[in-house]
Amino acid sequence: DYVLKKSDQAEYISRIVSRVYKNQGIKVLVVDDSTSVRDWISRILMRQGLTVLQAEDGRAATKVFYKNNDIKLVLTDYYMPEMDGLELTAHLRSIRSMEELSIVVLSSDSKSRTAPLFLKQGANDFIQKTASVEEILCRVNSNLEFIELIQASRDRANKDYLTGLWNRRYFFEYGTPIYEQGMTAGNELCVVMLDIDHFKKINDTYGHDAGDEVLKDFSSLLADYIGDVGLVSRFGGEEFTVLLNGIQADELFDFLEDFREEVGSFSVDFKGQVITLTVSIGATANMDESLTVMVSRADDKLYEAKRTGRNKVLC
Ligand code: GH3
Ligand code: MG
Ligand code: MG
Ligand code: MG
Repeated sequence: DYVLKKSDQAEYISRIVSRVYKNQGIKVLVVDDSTSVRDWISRILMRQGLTVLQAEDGRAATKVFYKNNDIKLVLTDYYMPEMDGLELTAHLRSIRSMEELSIVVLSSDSKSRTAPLFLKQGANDFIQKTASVEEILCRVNSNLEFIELIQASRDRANKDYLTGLWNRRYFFEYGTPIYEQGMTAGNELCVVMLDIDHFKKINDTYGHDAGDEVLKDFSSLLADYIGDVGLVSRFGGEEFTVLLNGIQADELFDFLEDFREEVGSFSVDFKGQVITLTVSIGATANMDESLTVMVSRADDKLYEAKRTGRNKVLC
């Protein structure tokens, strides 16, 4: 038998430990009509740090799935009453892409046509029930890693590296359908542009690293303030854009004015130096054209706020 060298063994163990650590809070759903199989698999998955939910067949699984939209992996049996594993796989794949959900089948069916049948329906993996616990765990973990890699590369493409906010490209990519649906549904959507005042002076006075720190802290403040009511992005440099979905036109000014005041009383501590800042804000609630037009209208208001003295909100 092949045995891992001592040095490789140490690396293998540290990989397992870090996997167990990463698994904390990750939800997986175990689907099997046999209570003993379900409990046995659940136990070994829980030992990997995973949060395990259970269902006794496909029908029950879809119910659990609808209540827990953050399930990352489904480990399902093939033959079950009501809805079998194949139907469940097809159904789940039709509502969740491979980027969001991994489907792993664990079956005692060893016919050569069975595994490809599942893979063609969108399963990520097919494991025989005779497989060792070690093999099951390796496959579950590598399928979870697959989703994480996709998520990480998506974040690299859509998020701003410094602040962690969505970038300008994603703002339009994700914001445009929200805007269009909002138009059709008659929701009130607002677009906001924010620009830190005399930011160049902060860089000149305290240095570029301090400027970066201000951008990061300002971004967190803005993201916390907006919360669930909007899509926040770093548009570029020290400029930020928000698509608000949930603030009425008549409350827009007060909502933004409160944030402007919050920024005014906020300070950044950089290596013992206390840096204060102000922000100018332009916004519009007047929706009759595209998101792009709304952004440029908000930008016009921002420009006016800058021209007429800064540290103010104009809608
Ligand atoms: P105004 O009130 O008119 O907006 O003046 P301002 O100084 O804020 O605007 P200006 O456009 O003249 O300068 C923006 C500065 O932001 C210039 C640029 O070097 C700096 N900047 C852009 N991106 C970054 C960044 O990622 N980090 C740091 N530290 N500075 C940045
Ligand atoms: Mg069964
Ligand atoms: Mg500025
Ligand atoms: Mg600017």
